[in-house]
Amino acid sequence: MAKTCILIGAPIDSGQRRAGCLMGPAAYRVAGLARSLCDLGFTVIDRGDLIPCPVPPVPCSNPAIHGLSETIGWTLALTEAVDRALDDGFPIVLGGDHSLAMGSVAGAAAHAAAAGRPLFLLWLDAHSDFHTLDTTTSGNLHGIPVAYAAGRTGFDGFPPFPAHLPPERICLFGIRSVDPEEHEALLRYDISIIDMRVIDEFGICAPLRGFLDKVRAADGMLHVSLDVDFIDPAHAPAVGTTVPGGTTIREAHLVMELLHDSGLVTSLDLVELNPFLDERGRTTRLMVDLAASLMGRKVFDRPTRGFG
Ligand code: 6HN
Ligand code: MN
Ligand code: MN
Ligand code: MN
Repeated sequence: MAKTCILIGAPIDSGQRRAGCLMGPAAYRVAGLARSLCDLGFTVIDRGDLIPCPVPPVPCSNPAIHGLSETIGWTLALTEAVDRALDDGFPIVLGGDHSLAMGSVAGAAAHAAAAGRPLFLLWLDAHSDFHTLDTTTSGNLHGIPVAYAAGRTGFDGFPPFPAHLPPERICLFGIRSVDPEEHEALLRYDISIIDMRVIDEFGICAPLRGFLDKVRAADGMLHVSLDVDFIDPAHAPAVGTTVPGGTTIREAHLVMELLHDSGLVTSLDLVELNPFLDERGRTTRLMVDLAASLMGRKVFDRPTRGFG
């Protein structure tokens, strides 16, 4: 893993309607994300908060959509910022709502294409985020980034995605809320779907290792997008889209620990944190701790993998 972490603040809230995600990057800084990473031996460069590119109003035939031109402006700015940050180290994008992933995944895809390597995407979320501008009924653009990366049509006004991810390079992990139009579309794509039913039945390790094996075999880069609602709302209440039945704190840490051990992850999003909904900072601290686990913090540093 790169020894330099690049923090990119993305105070974006145009992808949904509840105020508060704008405070996400500030909350991560207050909770000591940079200090945690320094303690793990990383050089941390905080690039501050990004400013979206100005984009004139974009016409759209779906009247439910809102925040379109602003979200496109963020997509442009983040694509460039993440592509560039990958030249210098390991980018961590501090959200902001999940629409920021249109830019972060596009930036990672552009970088991977230039490096001649395939990009894989691990989506840790209660939701599949597989709508297009035509199918979303909420009109909330945080529900569309996976479809954008997978190359679905229906993204008029957005920059063309640099190099679409074939479905077999995408894994939706932890999902438990899929809208009918998303479900219908997902049936036509061969995306790995590790929903909560699969996790209940097989646990975290086997399904995740299966996906990581594919990344390793292809010498791929791996972008991880962590939505707060991946974790059960009993443990992570600071999110606008709570869905009961999510992962426990330990399951979420185990995902991060396995990801670290794989050595495959090349960039990370922390998204959907709404500090206004938090309880004395506990969701923010959990997200910082999960990021630290992904970057190598261990409960106990065993010299071998044995238990005896
Ligand atoms: N997220 N499918 C719902 C919608 O409004 O399109 C929920 C989207 C949630 C978005 O997880 O970032
Ligand atoms: Mn690059
Ligand atoms: Mn999401
Ligand atoms: Mn979600």
